[in-house]
Amino acid sequence: MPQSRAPIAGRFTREEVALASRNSGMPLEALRYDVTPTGLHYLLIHFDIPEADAARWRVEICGRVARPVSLSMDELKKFPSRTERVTLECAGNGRGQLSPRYPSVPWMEEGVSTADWTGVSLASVLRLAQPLDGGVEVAFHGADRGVDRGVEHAFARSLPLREALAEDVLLAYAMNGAELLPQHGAPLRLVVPGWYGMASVKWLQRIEVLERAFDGLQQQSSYHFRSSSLERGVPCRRIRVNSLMAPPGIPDFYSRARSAKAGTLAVHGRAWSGEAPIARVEFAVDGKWTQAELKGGSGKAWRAWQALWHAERGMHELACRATDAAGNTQPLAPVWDLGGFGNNSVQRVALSVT
Ligand SMILES: Nc1nc2c(c(=O)[nH]1)N[C@H]1C(S)=C(S)[C@@H](COP(=O)(O)O)O[C@H]1N2
Ligand SMILES: [Mo]
Repeated sequence: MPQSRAPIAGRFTREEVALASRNSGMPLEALRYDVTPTGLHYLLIHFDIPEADAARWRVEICGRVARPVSLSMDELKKFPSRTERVTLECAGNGRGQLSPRYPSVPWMEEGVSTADWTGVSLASVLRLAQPLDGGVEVAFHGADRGVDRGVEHAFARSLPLREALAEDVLLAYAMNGAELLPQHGAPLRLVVPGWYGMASVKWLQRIEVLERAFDGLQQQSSYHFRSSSLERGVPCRRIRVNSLMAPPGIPDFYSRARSAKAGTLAVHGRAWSGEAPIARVEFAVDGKWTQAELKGGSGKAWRAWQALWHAERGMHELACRATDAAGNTQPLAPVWDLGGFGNNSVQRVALSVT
């Protein structure tokens, strides 16, 4: 006879449920794929997916440039194409582990994925417009509008001009060999390798070279590491070193508590960092750390790792921790942040071995 689950008092907040169901995460079993199948790629959409007709779409390059340009999708596709395999992670990934929690998307660990993005190098399009002396930042404006903390705006972010000129920053029109889907920014989005996801502006309409720091809300107020609301904070930029394992065994439907049979288990996962290549991954059973085996090359995407474990009967806690070539490593416990940003603490998975 199956056991029944007791009802839980109180309601979910309507806002939290709506945010979680609009913004799907990558199921951790999808860590098995080098490239996340498109339908399993996580999503983060602040407002509504805007109506966008590729046939009439234009992207404008304006501001401190000698030659303002406006390009149709057909014109953009005449530039040499370039494909980059990029791991995107939401800056708020891991927010759901923090207490007190910030009212935003309640990611636990699943706000990360990898895709092959195809488009044109932003640098080649910027060079066509010829940024003038005095240009310091480039702002990227999306077509999606909404209200956040009382301020109406279109989602927009900026990059320092020198970062925007890196050859691997893409104006992408395809994902995993197919046209971009509406939820991923069709017909055109920015992809900034190594940066937290908010930099990769979707539904990109306007690229503006600025002679001062961009003052949009998503740039100046959101996406800062802060320990109190009185602080100006430190902007979220490059992805902190992080790793995940695909939880071994099988899950309980409701609690997702996991169990596996005794014997040799191959535990596998992925590690990534926007700061430097992954240098090392360690795997722990009940707090005893051992070296995991790194697989594949190290590019701008996550790197596969594997650890073999002879699982003996009992309750165990599995954990993984990555270190990058710059010496950054994951903290053992979450570091609280006001907005719930940048939680790259080690993942812990409880496993019952029978
Ligand atoms: N225009 C626009 N671009 C956006 C967003 C958005 O809401 N609007 N969300 C950003 C955030 S916070 C993330 S994490 C990534 C998510 O990209 P994905 O949904 O394709 O995975 O898109 C970024 N680009
Ligand atoms: Mo995000």
